[in-house]
Amino acid sequence: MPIKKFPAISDADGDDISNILEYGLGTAPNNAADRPASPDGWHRMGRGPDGKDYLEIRVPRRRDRQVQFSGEVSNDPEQGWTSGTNHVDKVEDTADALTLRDKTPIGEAGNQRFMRVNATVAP
Ligand SMILES: [Ca+2]
Ligand SMILES: [Ca+2]
Repeated sequence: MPIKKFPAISDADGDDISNILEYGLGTAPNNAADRPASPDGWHRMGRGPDGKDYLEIRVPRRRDRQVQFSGEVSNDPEQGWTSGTNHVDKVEDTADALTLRDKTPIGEAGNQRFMRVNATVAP
């Protein structure tokens, strides 16, 4: 059987989850019935050591896959996103989950705060 190659950002099985995400999450990129729980459920509120509330994203990713997940935050996505350790903390890093936390408490940078996760193939 010939091996088909698909770009990382394409969605070979049409389940709305890209090939790179499926690989990093451990679901099958060639089976639409095998997909992760809705990414809408990944966002949550976290309580920092200072007692303040922070946006968090808990990614049910598999650490043994060569996909790196990083967080990005913004007050206004139309004005751009920021990332890196000055803006996002890693608060959980286990074999099957990664939780990233915004470093700006909710309510301290305006009325809205946005967070997203970026997936890249690890070098
Ligand atoms: Ca897919
Ligand atoms: Ca799939």
